[in-house]
Amino acid sequence: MRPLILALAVCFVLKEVQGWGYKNGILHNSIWLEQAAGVYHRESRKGRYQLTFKEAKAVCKYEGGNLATYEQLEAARQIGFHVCSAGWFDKGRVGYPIVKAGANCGFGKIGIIDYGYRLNKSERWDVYCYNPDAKECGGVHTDPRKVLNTPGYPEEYQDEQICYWHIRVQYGQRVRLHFLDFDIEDDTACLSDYLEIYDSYDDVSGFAGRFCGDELPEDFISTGNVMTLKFMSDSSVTAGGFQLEYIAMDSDLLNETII
Ligand SMILES: *[C@@H]1O[C@H](CO)[C@@H](O)[C@H](O)[C@H]1NC(C)=O
Ligand SMILES: *[C@@H]1O[C@H](CO)[C@@H](O)[C@H](O)[C@H]1NC(C)=O
Ligand SMILES: [Ca+2]
Repeated sequence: MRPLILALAVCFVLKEVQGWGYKNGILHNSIWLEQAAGVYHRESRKGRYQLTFKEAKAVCKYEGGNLATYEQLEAARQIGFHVCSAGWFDKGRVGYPIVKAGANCGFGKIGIIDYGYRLNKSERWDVYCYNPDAKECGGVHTDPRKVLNTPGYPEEYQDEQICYWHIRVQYGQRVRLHFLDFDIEDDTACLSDYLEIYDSYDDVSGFAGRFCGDELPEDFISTGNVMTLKFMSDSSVTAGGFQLEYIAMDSDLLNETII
């Protein structure tokens, strides 16, 4: 019993420590959880559902951002941003983005679960912020051909990044990924930092692989006209990052070597 309790206690302390850290030279007073298309979710350092509306606004401002608007939250949701925690967003509204229906989250519904404009701004929730500086990370891409890379490339990526790239080419075409450079913190199960490929419009279904280390992954071709890439880095140790090119391919050209 004792060692288990001790392990749990150590775990808890580590978690607390990770809640604080320097990012872009600023000491963060809340926990960086998830981010998509410039929208990210934060909870108070004290835990879940601890922020009044005023405090929520301050959390976003502190990091150079603002409360997300409903439209920004919905845009992020459409590229796979799924968080099961109600938070303040623009104009004192509260809700959360749900991509995949579940019994324990969102009452089985999909979309922005909207608690409406709160009359009592002293209620305590989490918060959804929008930071235009985070835009370079991920996003929706509909060009037939494009080079994508980790934020800041060719500089090393930073700790605690979460990026979703949603690629959508013309109906009837497929997406071919070709890696040009690849260097992500290495560990055996890619638990620290990783790139995940989903043969799907979101990161809920169609999982096709998780990659880390410095070996170039092989080309990957989608079955349909959409693909989702998710990059995550944890709170320590960075690396060179990756650069890849995607190309929209007509299905009848698939057997040709284009790259
Ligand atoms: C507003 O919400 C806070 C926190 O839940 C509560 O303590 C307070 O009584 C509420 N005020 C009113 C007027 O309902
Ligand atoms: C690609 O080549 C395989 C055999 O090498 C063939 O069975 C398949 O039909 C070809 N696909 C297309 C789209 O031409
Ligand atoms: Ca790392």
